[in-house]
Amino acid sequence: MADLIMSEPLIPEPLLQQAASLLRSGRRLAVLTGAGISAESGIPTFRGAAGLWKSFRPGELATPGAFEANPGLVWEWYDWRRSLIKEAKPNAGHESLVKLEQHVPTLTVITQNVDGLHRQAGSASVLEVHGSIWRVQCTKCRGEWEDCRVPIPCPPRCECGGIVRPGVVWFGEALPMDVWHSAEAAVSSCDVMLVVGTSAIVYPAAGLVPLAREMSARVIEVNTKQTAMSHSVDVALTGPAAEILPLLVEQCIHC
Ligand code: BJW
Ligand code: ZN
Repeated sequence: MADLIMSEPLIPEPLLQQAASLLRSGRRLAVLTGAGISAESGIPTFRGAAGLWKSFRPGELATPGAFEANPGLVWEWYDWRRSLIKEAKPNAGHESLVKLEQHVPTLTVITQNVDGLHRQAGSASVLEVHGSIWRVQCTKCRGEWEDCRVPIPCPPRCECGGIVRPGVVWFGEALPMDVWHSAEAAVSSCDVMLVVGTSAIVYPAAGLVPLAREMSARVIEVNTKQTAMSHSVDVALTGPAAEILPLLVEQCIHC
């Protein structure tokens, strides 16, 4: 008889059970996501060995001062990222959150990502706290609109004559106030928080994790690595989000 080859499960069964039972106990879920959830859709993360910040300096690309100094360079970088994101599709991680939402009374996705993949996957309640790469803003009249054209090789001009910038939040800029207040409200009232694919070092978004703890919510983290928040969560599941989230959600729904 052929030998039966038993492969190691991605997550030890008791740990997966523990996380699934926490998730099942939740009535109000808040999910904080970062670049890691889109990694398996082919979108690079910021930090880490293959992250964007290995090849590009944040100070030269992701600050208002950088855009003022060299709008062409900054726009070119965003145009390149828009072209990558345009080709990307939501993965099984994004899709699992859509499935989960159908089995819990309230689920709010709070994402630091600007790629729009949660909405594309079909999540009903998405708060984009760092804006969207598909929105643009005039630096003169402050008008904002959607522009999904790719490529746009040079920074476009608004009809007022102002130079147009990406509608994302750069270092040193305030987050969109209404979106941020909704994120804080969702976290303050949640009983379970899922933190997926974020290094949790960029504030104020990272502060949502301690806020959830202060409000006595249980926290589950999904990440390929240990993070700044791993020590303070109830369960840390280590592995790719596109593999772990489907397992976790199936276990939560069917047990
Ligand atoms: C996987 C995986 C897989 C990989 N599966 N997991 C000290 C204390 C507090 C704050 C500050 C401070 N010093 C400076 C600040 C302020 C600053 C900040 O936090 N800096 C820190 C770096 C220290 N914050 C700001 O400036 C913010 N604004 C602000 O504070 O305003 C104050 C103000 C108030 C009133 C008026 C005016 C001002 C704004 C922050 C904006 C961040 N912007 C960016 C760019 C957005 C646009 C764009 O996309 O280009 O947002 S930076 C970048 O980092 C991007 C991300 O959203 C953000 C977070 O990154 P994320 O998502 O966590 O990605 P990574 O790459 O860091 O991590 C990926 C993770 O996934 C890793 O853990 C991997 O292991 C994991 N992973 N594959 C699961 N398959
Ligand atoms: Zn304008």
